[in-house]
Amino acid sequence: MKKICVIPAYNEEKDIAEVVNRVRPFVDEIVIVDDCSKDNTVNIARQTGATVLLHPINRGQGAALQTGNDYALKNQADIIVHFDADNQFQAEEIPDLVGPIERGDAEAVLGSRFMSKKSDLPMFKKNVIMPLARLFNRLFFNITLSDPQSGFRALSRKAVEQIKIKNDGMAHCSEILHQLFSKKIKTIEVPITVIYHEYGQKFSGGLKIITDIAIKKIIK
Ligand SMILES: Nc1nc2c(ncn2[C@@H]2O[C@H](COP(=O)(O)OP(=O)(O)OP(=O)(O)O)[C@@H](O)[C@H]2O)c(=O)[nH]1
Ligand SMILES: [Mg+2]
Repeated sequence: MKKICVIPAYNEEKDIAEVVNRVRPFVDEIVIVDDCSKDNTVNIARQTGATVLLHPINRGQGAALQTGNDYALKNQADIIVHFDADNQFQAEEIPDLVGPIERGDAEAVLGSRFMSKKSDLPMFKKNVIMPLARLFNRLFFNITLSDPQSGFRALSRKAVEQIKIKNDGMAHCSEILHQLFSKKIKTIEVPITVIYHEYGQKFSGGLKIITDIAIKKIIK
């Protein structure tokens, strides 16, 4: 089965090469979607030998994932993995997400930071952002998952054909979940380990994701 890993990247010159090297053994092709990075991400990404797609203007992580999904479908991917460029995810865990799809046990496999004891989330994210995200997903979409904000996922070709990410920015996590559940695509969660390298996490970003979802739902 052909596996393509889609990595959205914005100003990731520090980590992108290591991420590609770590991911490479586990997939057939890596596609980096650069979103008009202001640093040297594009040049470094090209040197890794990965496929590099460019957005001429910054459109956000959701739009980059949709660009990557479109590329993967056109290039005969059977399984599409979404992975971050900031070295927080563990490439060695890709087989854990891809395995259930290869075995025909699921069409979508979501990495959960809460099924693993190893993901030491920053306190604010763990105790404020995540409970709020769970509550919003339950209230607005009737979805109950341990980690509704995880960006590490594997999707079958069939699942990606049915998903259209319209939220250009960070609200894509909830949007993907909503589509998976409303289209009754068989979805499971598996434990992943996420390492938080930075001192300052983007708390306001997390809150914005939740308010974006609520506003979009309310004005619909
Ligand atoms: N293409 C694209 N990728 C982006 C953009 N913003 C962030 N990303 C990428 O999306 C991934 C996740 O972004 P992060 O900012 O780390 O989001 P997060 O992991 O939810 O937040 P942290 O916990 O603060 O790391 C990384 O690979 C980023 O490079 C963007 O505007 N465009
Ligand atoms: Mg991150």
